[in-house]
Amino acid sequence: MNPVRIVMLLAALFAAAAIRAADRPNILIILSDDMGYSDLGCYGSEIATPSLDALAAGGLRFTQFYNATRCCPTRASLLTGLYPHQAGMGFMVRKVDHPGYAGDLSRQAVTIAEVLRGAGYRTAAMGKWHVARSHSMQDTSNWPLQRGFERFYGTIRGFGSFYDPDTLTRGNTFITPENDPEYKPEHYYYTDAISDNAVAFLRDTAGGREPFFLYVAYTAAHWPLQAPERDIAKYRGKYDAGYDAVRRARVERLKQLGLLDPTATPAPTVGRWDDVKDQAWEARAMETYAAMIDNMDQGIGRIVAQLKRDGRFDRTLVFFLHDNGACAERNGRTPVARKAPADLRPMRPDELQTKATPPMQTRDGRWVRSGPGVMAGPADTYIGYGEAWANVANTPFREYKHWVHEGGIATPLIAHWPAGIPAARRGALEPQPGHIIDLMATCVEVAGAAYPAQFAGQTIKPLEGVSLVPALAGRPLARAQPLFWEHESNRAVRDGRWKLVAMEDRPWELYDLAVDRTESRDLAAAQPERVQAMAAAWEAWAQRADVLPLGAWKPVWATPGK
Ligand SMILES: [Ca+2]
Repeated sequence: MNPVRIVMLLAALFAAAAIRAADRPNILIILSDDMGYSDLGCYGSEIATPSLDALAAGGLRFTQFYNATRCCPTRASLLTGLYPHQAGMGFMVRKVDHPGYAGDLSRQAVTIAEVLRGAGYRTAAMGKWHVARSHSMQDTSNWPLQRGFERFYGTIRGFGSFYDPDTLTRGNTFITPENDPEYKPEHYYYTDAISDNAVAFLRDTAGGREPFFLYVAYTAAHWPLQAPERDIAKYRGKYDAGYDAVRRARVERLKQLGLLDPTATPAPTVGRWDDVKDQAWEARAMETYAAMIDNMDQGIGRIVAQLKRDGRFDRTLVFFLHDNGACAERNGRTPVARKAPADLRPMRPDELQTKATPPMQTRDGRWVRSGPGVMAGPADTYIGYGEAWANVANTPFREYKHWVHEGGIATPLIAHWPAGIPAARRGALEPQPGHIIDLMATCVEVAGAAYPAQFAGQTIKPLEGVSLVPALAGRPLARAQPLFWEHESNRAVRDGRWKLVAMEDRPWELYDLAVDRTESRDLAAAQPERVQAMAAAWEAWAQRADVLPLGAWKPVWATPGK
């Protein structure tokens, strides 16, 4: 071949590569915290979520998508495409002498950011990290900047005040809301801060040629229930009719939306409103929870608006999902016995908040109150909404965060990508089961990246998930294996329409989710052979995925005598 032809051929190849690079979508994954299946308008809620509803209308809603039932396991699994234990996070960020429960994101796992950064993406994480054991600047080895992200604004710990978060970090440095050199809002509120910092990253990268991967992990709507008064005001009185009235309305909307079979048996209502002694306190908790979600949706609206302003919205693949189901924990619902100390004083602008739960004070020197009668919302309150409202948030499902019945692991997944989802599919419901392990495989495919066998001198565990790209076009996923769960000895396996599930050391239950999504009719006694086969599949997975022995997760400091 003559040299001119070779040059022309090379030029054509470079041009093709450049087009492919330009075609690669931006990727935005938005994760919420401790929210129920029916907490979004487009999934049956009375809470106003117009930004997410618009993404759903212009994209797809997965109806059977799953997380890993708790903050740390879900985040580790989502970021790596592995099951939580394989990423070192079967339990929480506490050291346990077992590889599946090491409490620190494994180095035999790569994050989506590490893979995409290597493929030329700009990367940023905003919000909650919660996959690093170290909450000290002495050891930042597993903080976002050391796990593939170029930019980080958020919290290392999993919860705290929304007005003064503990472990608030920019890059690798702890900051306070008052001494952040880059972000100085008039009124600080963490959810707004996450949204605003995500917008700032988009603005800063708008002119660049590289696509971006942006991970926005809100702490809304995890306790403490705190929100700006103007957002709470929208929901005043909305929950005065109590648990059952809100649940029944959600069931109706779920049926109208096609998200619940008309013949389904919703899980029973927990709690009798007439028995509630302080209905005003209880209603205020749910009003505040709704406001937290509303505020997050407003922030997502600002992120979308920035993408549109930059002309990048159509080329951005957006995913929105929850990290686990609604939370029935009692945090914030019992009085804190300790009285306010006499020497309360305002904190200096650079004085770090070192408390994530009461006893604690606000930045301006007020004592944080907790328990019955304390009206949720402001900075000096620390309230949770308890099991009855969690049951409402999880309508129509059973159980909660921690458990692997549908109320613990079922999440909305909204996928929006005008350049990648056929126009005829927009607004559709996608019924194929999917799992957070699938997000890595999806990102790798759309980015034209390669999932590595080796990374930074370590052998990387093989990817567990499958790409969701076929589902975007309405085609079958290439999944060959069932989906599996384990957390705190709660176990489940889903194989097609069948789900085998057990709570702690109780026997297996079997459900046909094709006709009984709400897990109301246990078929275990009627189908012992299916139970046996699925239980064997679970055992084999548990053996290979660093899950066993059950109970290895118990932190050593909780062992009696130690
Ligand atoms: Ca969570």
